Amino acid sequence: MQRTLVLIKPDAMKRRLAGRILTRLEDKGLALVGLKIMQVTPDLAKQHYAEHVAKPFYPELEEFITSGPVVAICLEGPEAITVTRGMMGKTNGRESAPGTIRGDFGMSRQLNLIHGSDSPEASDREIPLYFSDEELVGSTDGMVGTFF
Ligand code: RTP
Ligand code: MG
Repeated sequence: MQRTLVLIKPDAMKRRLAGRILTRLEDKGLALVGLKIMQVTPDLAKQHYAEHVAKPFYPELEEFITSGPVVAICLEGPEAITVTRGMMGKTNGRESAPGTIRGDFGMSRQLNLIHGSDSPEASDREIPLYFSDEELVGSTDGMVGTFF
């Protein structure tokens, strides 16, 4: 069983797509173990996107991710990281396959609706940036087992 950190990004919030995106992830069989709406601060953005802070596009990325509220989600399921990344599609919506979230809802590399951890190391690092232990429910093993 694996956990992943998902953000529904400010563009999706402005477009009122949070519910539809969450529904797709739940329909797939991923279980919600943490959920909140929040504002990403510049400090949190720098921690979250630590690997990109020194890159030329970082200032725009920070401006975007702090431009409005996000929904932070911790999902659990078998291979939750890879499954979620597959459902997201490629970074650029124009290159994302139809059927993926980015492929179905966007045309932009920046306004790409959703973040998902890209590795177990990343989810181990990212989940505690958004959730304290008390904000996450215990394992949903039984629940997911029943579903599948
Ligand atoms: P994310 O981290 O947001 O889930 O997106 P990702 O894994 O698909 O893409 P990543 O390579 O981690 O890049 C993070 C965000 O930075 C913006 N970006 N801009 N101008 C550029 O070359 C460039 N490259 C990446 C994108 O908005 C991407 O979501
Ligand atoms: Mg990334």
